[in-house]
Amino acid sequence: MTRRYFDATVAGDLGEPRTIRNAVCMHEEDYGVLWKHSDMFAGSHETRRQRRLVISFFTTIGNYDYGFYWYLYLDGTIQLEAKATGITFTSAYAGDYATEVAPGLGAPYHQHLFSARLDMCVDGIRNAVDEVEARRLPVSAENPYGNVFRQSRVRLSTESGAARLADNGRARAWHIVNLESRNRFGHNVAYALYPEGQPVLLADESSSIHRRAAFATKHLWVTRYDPEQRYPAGDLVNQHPGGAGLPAWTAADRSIDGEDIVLWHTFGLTHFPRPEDWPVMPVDYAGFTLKPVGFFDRNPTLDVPPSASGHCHGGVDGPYEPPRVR
Ligand SMILES: [Cu+2]
Repeated sequence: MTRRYFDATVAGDLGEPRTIRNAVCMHEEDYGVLWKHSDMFAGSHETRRQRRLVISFFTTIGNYDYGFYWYLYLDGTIQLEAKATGITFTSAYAGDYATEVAPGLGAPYHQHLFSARLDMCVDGIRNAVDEVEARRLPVSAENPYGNVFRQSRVRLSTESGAARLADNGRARAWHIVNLESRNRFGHNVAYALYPEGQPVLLADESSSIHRRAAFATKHLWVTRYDPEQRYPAGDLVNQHPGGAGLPAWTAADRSIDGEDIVLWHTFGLTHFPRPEDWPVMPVDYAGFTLKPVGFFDRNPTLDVPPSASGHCHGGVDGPYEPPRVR
């Protein structure tokens, strides 16, 4: 497997540039079946394998180590996976708010909440965001068996109305659409943001962290692009009394309907530590996925060649043979 490494230059403790050698890794890897079909009657069978380009780095923040892995797939899917590992924070064990991970040693319940600043550019600079989700329908003349359901679509047209929570019970997703670009069905081309829908900030609304990390109270924010607006809690997180960043910016309530927009997605882990997380924690995962929805006119991976045989469940030339039990 070929790997490429890239250096990164970051700000040191005194603000001086500090170069980290081989900070970012890029490689390509197999990811199992991309698509397959066996036609028993025609005796044909086709399998193509998925591959993904992986761009990753780890950062150590105090006791924790976080990996950030971008995956770019052959079918246009883009995924971010954050990996949390390292040493859980501990203190003397004190009951209801912590897990005892070693005799007398407690690991407090806590959250790892990330904010991804997604400066979207779906087939062009000017985009809009639709909230799309499942809608149940009552039995009616049109729905005599009660088995149909719809997809509802609501445009998020201004910043103040675009601070939203996920809703996995309705399969809520956010489609980033280009209003000037259409697919062969006449629909706006789109990429969808699929959230994992894990809890947002659980701290009480009157708490200091709630005021200063307001970004973490919603899964989604959308702002008009502004090169000065880079950090969701503002520039001075630790010393700020609260209200900076996304709550301040979205108070302007600018139009985000067919504009140059930025999505801010909150995701992460609500961590009830396990005894197995001690003394070093196996990687836990959080992230999100961006998928094309009508961005292409059909499956964009029809031209992926069959792979050489050798993989299990791979493409094999010749007549159909039923799978053997091993
Ligand atoms: Cu944790």
